[in-house]
Amino acid sequence: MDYLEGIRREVIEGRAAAAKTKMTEALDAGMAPEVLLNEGLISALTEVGKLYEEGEIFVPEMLVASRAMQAALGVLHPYLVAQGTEPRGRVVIGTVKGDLHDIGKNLVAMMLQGSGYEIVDLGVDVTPDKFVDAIRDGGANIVAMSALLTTTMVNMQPTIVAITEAGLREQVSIVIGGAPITKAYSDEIGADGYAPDASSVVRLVEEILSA
Ligand code: B1M
Repeated sequence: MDYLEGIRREVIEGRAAAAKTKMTEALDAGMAPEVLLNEGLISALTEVGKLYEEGEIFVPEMLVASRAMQAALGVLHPYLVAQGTEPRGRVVIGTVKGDLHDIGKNLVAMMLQGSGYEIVDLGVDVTPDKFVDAIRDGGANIVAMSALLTTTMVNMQPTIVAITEAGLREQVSIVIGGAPITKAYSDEIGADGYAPDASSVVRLVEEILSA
């Protein structure tokens, strides 16, 4: 049985319970969690995005597919996150104002948590003020912002400005990511770094903290 194709199919067709079952079977069969994540779940949502762009499916189908992805990701979570390590830093993370996409942001949070960082997850549609309050209240040293839309990525810069005006810019390193984000954009808006995916964000944060 092709576990990866089975998982991809259930996610693309938005069957959450079946996607969970297939994920459990694949893990029981000894498949590597990273392969199931990248070649199963992420690959399925990439296909969903393509179908949406081609007009084959619409927002409701995209939504049920994302729910199926998140259900299967819940099964994978304990395999991706290490337990009981001493926090290496505190990360405030959120999807920026106006943007409701949270799957990539959740993966980034999971990978950082798995590498020993404490996570303060502000969720989606996070205003600059909420980022500022969370840094102030929680003493974070890293801020991670996610954006999936070309229309919302522009809300990253006002967030950096708000953090600077609150006198907190020296206290935190700011890293950004999401499908439309590039290194050039990160440099342009004065972030400290950009990561193209959830695995490289861990390396990026480690490089920044050790610099
Ligand atoms: Co939306 N959507 N969506 N959507 N959606 C996209 C992003 C889109 C590319 C689809 C398309 O047209 N092909 C398109 C954006 C076009 C653009 O701006 N250029 C789009 C659109 C247009 C919209 C709406 C406007 C549709 C509408 O209503 N007409 C609407 C906007 C709502 C809003 O946010 N205000 C909308 C809504 C939705 C749903 C709610 C239905 C659902 C989201 C559900 C959810 O997140 N809970 C949804 C989905 C599922 C998608 C696609 C299909 C999948 C996104 C995803 O989760 N990918 C997406 C098409 C696509 O990406 N192929 C699409 C999997 C995820 C693991 O990848 O999020 O890229 P990603 O995260 C990666 C990296 O980017 C990186 O690491 C992650 C893991 O490797 N990363 C970071 C992400 N954040 C990071 C932060 C970091 C570092 C790395 O910090 C340091």
